[in-house]
Amino acid sequence: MLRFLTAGESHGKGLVAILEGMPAGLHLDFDAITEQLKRRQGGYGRGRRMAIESDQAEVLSGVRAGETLGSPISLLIRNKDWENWQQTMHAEDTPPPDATGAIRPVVTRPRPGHADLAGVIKYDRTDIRDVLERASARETAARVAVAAIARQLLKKFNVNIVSHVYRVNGIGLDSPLRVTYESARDISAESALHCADVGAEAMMIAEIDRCRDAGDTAGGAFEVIVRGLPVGLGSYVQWDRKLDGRLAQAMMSIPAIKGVGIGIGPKAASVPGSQMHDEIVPAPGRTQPPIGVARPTNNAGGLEGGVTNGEDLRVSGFMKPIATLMKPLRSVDLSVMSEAPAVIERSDVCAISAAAVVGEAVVSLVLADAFLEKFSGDSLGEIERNYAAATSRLQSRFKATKREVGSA
Ligand code: EPS
Repeated sequence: MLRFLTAGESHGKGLVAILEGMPAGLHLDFDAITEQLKRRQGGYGRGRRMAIESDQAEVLSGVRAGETLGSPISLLIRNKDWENWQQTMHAEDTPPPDATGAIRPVVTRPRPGHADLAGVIKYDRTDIRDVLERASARETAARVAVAAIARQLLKKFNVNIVSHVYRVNGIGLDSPLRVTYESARDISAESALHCADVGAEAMMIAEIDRCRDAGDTAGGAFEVIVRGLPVGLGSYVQWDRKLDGRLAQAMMSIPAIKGVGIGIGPKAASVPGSQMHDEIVPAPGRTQPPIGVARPTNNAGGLEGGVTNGEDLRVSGFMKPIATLMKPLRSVDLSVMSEAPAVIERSDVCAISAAAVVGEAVVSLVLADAFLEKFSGDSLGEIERNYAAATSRLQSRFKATKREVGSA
């Protein structure tokens, strides 16, 4: 079982994560972790915080001489902004004498759409800062760091994960399925919104600008596409083993995600069966799973019965607009219980590009877990042997089928 926990406040000392269940013997590419963290920080519409941070994960345990040991891997991402927050965010009763930064006032006006109101009630706090610091999407940096390790395991087995943004508010592509794995893979790292369609991207950027000028915010939609997954991850035999359910839970745990789609997603409810289901046709030359068969379409998004079917896995995420509006919505000042505009905190206008990178991360973690379940082993070598045995079993079964067809 692959599992992880994260901790850390947005303006505290830093974020930490522990990843447990990685096999021993995986050679880690540390630069690949930094690269994923950098991707998460980018994208058009991000706020000033991203200019302060240059996220870097320090590996504290579980790795020796570049190789995983099978023991828990712990990571630390320091917040550079801590310099500006020590007077407000210190852990000690009183600020240490050398604490830096300003003393910030208590936050009492909850933002509609944020965890602020429900959080202060649930945890019985008076300062909304006690809630927003942990509810902040800054936490996703820790998830992206552990996922950068999970995706290195998947890559060993030729599983590759890409994403693309296809909508901002209502503007962009009508369906993510118009974008191929190859075109999502080939989007430049410098792209402003990580959209596969340059024309649509320009309109989406204009929408973000319009929102910024109006003191408003934008949400959007992205899709994660995974190529190279073996057939048979997940299972239909029990509700909590269905991979689509596990992916949906992971995607919905990303801050501001309000919906998830697999393949054509919610549109599946609007088309007849003849236009929904992906026909199965013989493909004698196909030697990659699913050996010997192909699908002209992939509306199912690579999952049938909660099990991977060998087609590209396609998972889309739908993000609501950021909850901090520069032209704030109505709220209540909880210190006096009278109407007041919601608090304005420094924030992003749109974080859809970052959400796509976090989407890739959570999908990688779920898939690495399901992969380890199927080909389990304590060391990379043991997993490689199990994987090779499963692949050769599939190949011999396909050959047998061909002989039967030939002799009929
Ligand atoms: C984020 C850091 C935060 C926000 C954002 C995500 O930084 P700060 O609060 O210092 O500006 O930019 O968080 C939110 C959108 C939110 O609602 O909390 C990050 O590292 O991604």
